Amino acid sequence: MTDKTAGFLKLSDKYSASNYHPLPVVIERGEGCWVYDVEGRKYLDMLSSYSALNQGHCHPKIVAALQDQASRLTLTSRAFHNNLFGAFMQKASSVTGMEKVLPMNTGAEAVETAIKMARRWGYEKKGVPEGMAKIIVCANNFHGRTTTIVGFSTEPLYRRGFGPFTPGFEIIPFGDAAALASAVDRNTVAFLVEPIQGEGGIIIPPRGFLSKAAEICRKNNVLLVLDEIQTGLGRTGKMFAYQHEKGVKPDAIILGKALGGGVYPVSAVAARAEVMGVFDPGSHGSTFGGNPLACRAAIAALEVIEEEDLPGKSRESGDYFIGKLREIKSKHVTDVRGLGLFVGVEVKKETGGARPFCEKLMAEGLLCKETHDLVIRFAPPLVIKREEIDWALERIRKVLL
Ligand code: IF1
Repeated sequence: MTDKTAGFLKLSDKYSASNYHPLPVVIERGEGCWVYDVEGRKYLDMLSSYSALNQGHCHPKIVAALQDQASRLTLTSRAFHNNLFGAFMQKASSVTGMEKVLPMNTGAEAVETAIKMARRWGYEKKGVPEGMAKIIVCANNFHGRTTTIVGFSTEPLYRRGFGPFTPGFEIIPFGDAAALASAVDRNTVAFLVEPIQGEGGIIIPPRGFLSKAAEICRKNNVLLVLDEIQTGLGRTGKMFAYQHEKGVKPDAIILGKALGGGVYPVSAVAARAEVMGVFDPGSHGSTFGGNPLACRAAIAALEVIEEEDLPGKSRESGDYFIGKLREIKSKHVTDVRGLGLFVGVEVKKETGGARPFCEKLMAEGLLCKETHDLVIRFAPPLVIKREEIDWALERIRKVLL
């Protein structure tokens, strides 16, 4: 590490909370799949900010929308209307196939919004007795960092010292439809689930799990609420990951990350009108949610996903990338899995875990991030080109062999 990079790290270390353990690279510029550090070194970004950059860094159309809007109008609060709000709601509705949309800023806020919506729906529409609403979630989940959300996490790292937690959640094993069926009772209002667990280690549930879950929910008048914050908007080779399975009709979809095109935090819950209908004036809100800058960025972000067929690109590039990764016969690797450009490579414990591989890849000019101890996560911007994937594969081969 040079003195220059060390200087930036020292400054952060001295003044910031220590809630992260980043790789020692200081990035100052990004374009497409590439980022440049303060030393002028170039890296292929194969994390894309945990899928918030599906459209690539500084996508010209999204940046132009943001810049133009920044000089016109940035914030009105929801006390007044703004001229872009309706257009964003309409666009998000058409992309999700849901009748109603509620915009927020971060993923965790959107998850909180969905929880409130499901609970109130339970009391007002399903007839659950006051204070008894139950939401079923999965072990190994990741839905954000608020006290309520970490309260139903099974990861001690996320929970320790943050209680007391919000009651009303029951945890079942991920991918276990039978467990869902037995956990559902008269007071169950929702099943909240990631179609593929991201932070959990790119865990793809058994085929048919989501279809069965959808059926169980439908039969028991339980809302199926999908957290597509990380898996949505093209990441897995379809617009939404649930579309890989037949007959799944969610009652609500939670979006975030790439919804803001990587330039602005934008999240949302999209839901059936009957479900979203439980919110009345005063019941929920956000100062910045649905602000004009967010609306402009999100409309552009969604247009780019459609115009550039990013779901199709993800499917094609992902098939190629996963196929080539499987051809690398490394004694360190126990599994290569993924869907579209949402890929995990699991390594043996004896290797010292995924982190050292990520550090070596960084030295080779490729940025990625371990998840849990043993999984190297690859999730590049969906605009990545074949030559760039080949460039990455060369480095990955070198580091894994
Ligand atoms: C961090 C992880 C990924 C998410 C799903 C909700 C949220 C997330 C499925 C909350 C956020 C982020 C959080 C970010 C890193 C990243 C992450 F490693 F922490 F778990 F992607 F895998 N639902 N995931 O993945 O969204 O409030 O952050 O906007 O550093 O905590 P948020």
